[in-house]
Order: sequence, then C-alpha cells, then structure tokens
Amino acid sequence: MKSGFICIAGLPNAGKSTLINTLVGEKVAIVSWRPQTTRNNILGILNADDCQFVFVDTPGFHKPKNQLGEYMNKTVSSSVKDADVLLYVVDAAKGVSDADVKFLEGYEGKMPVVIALNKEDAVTRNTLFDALKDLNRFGWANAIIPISAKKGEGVDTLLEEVKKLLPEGEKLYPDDVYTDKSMRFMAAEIIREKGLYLLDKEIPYGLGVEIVDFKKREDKPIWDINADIIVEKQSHKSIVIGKGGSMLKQIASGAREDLEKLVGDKVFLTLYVKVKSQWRDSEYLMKELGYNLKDVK
Ligand SMILES: Nc1nc2c(ncn2[C@@H]2O[C@H](COP(=O)(O)OP(=O)(O)OP(=O)(O)O)[C@@H](O)[C@H]2O)c(=O)[nH]1
Ligand SMILES: [Mg+2]
Repeated sequence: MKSGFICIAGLPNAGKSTLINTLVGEKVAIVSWRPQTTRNNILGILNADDCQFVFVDTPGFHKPKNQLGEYMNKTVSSSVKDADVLLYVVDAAKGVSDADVKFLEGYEGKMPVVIALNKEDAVTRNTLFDALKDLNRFGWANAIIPISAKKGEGVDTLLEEVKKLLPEGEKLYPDDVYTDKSMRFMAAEIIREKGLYLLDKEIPYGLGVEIVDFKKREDKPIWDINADIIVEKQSHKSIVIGKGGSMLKQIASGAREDLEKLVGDKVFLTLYVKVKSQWRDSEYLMKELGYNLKDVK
C-alpha cells in the first residue's frame, strides 16, 4: 500500500482546482476564469486499490497586495512543505514564466516534483511543443506531462507518475472521505463562486461569504441556509444587490441549485450583503471568514 500528500501548486488560473476535481471525481474546489479564485488549501482524496492519493489544492501564488494575499501565499508554502510530492501546474497557453522558474527552482533536489503542462486542449501543437521545450530547463523534475484537466486527458499518466513517488504506507483517511472541508465551508465557496461568475471588475477579489445558519429542519428534508456576502465598499453592496435585488436573486438561485446537490435535499437560501471595509487587511475580519493567518504562519 502507498499513500501520501501531493501538493498542487502553480500560478493563479493555471487550472489547479479543475485538476483536483478531475482527479478526485468530485467537486471539492470552486473554479472560475478569474485569477485568485482559491484562497485556502483544500484536500481531495482519491482511493485506488493499492494507493491513497491525498491531493492538496492551493491558491495561485502571486505578489500579495494585502493580508489576504499574504495568507494565500503562506498557505501555498506551508502546504508544499508538508507534502510528499509537489505537483506543479503550468498553463500551456501562457508558457513558462519567470515566476514559475523562481518558484520551482526553490524545490530542486528538495522533494519529488511532477510538472503538469495543462490546457493542452486549448493550444496548437506548436504552442504545446514550445512550452514543453521550455520546460526542459526543469530536466531535474521527476516527470513532465502534458494534460487537459478539463477533459481528463493525460490524467492517468499523471497518476502513474505520482504514485511512483509516494511512500509506502497505510491509508491516511477513511475510504468514504473525499475532502477535509465541511459542508459549511463548501456552501460558502459555492455562494462565492456564483459571485465570481456574475460580478465584475474589482468586486470579486473583495468578496467574502460567511455562513450564519446552516441547519436541517427536524420535520422535513429541507435545509435553511443563511449567509452574509461581505464586500469592501458601500458602492459594491448596491452592485451585489442589483436593481430591485436582481443580482442577489441571480446569485442565490445559482447557488441554491448547487447547494441542493451538496446537501441532497431542498434548500431555502437567504443572502444578505454586508460591508466590511478593508477586510482583506484586517487579521480579525479575515479570521471571521475562515482565513486565519495563525494557521499558516
Ligand atoms: N481549456 C481548458 N481550460 C481549463 C483547463 N483547466 C482549467 N481550465 C480553465 O482555466 C480557468 C482557471 O481554472 P481554475 O481551476 O480555477 O484555476 P486555478 O489554478 O485553480 O486558479 P486559482 O485558484 O485562481 O489559482 C477556468 O476557466 C477553467 O475552466 C483545461 O485543461 N483546458
Ligand atoms: Mg483554484
């Protein structure tokens, strides 16, 4: 039996969360076309006959502009530190950047590294070839594999290569567990995901979601979920609510559909919008939303 932690890291938008969902076969992490979607590390567990893969999705690392950014970057470094294998994702359309080089060089010779060249479905053969050639500079890596996280291409090869690098060991989690995150956490993320899709400009980066109530009725298979959507400015609050509440309604109806899949019952969702100015720079307000700097220091 083999088992171990595989930390999925890379630049924002490389496709890390798409990849963990494909690998695990469940939606453990939200996805959007916007950079900096993921803010926490999220476990996704895949059980094979003789191997338990514990993948860890991480935020895309970037130059932090606020304390939330610091938290996100520290989440990456502490997750890599605790992992058995680093699975580094590069976007084939963007190619290898200086930031990729700087990050990866820090791990040369320190731990097993597999590089996944993602989004092969979205580029021409020539672009893919050029990106692969560029990746040759990491000839020291244990494997370099072109994949499409979205289409599931190359993912079996990726798993074979990762498995070779995992240590012998018993299962780390029970068979029926596929993530470390609670339904409450997933619910907050689902609501945030709808906001990321529907809202524009700088609003998505300052969105937070706090679940206020999350409970099943005693007499009926109905869940009552109340949540606050946190924004940074009064002007953002009006945009999130929309004309006559139309935007909030759209966010709520999209989220409710996914929340019903999550809990497997009917959901009554109530959303409020609250302003918490500069929350991304307040250790206290961040902690309220589940981003505790002390967890990653
Ligand atoms: N065409 C194509 N698009 C992909 C693929 N993988 C991911 N994407 C898209 O790339 C965008 C970013 O995907 P995410 O999985 O959210 O990326 P991420 O690396 O987790 O991003 P952060 O959490 O912001 O760091 C989304 O629009 C995905 O649908 C792929 O294999 N092919
Ligand atoms: Mg992500």
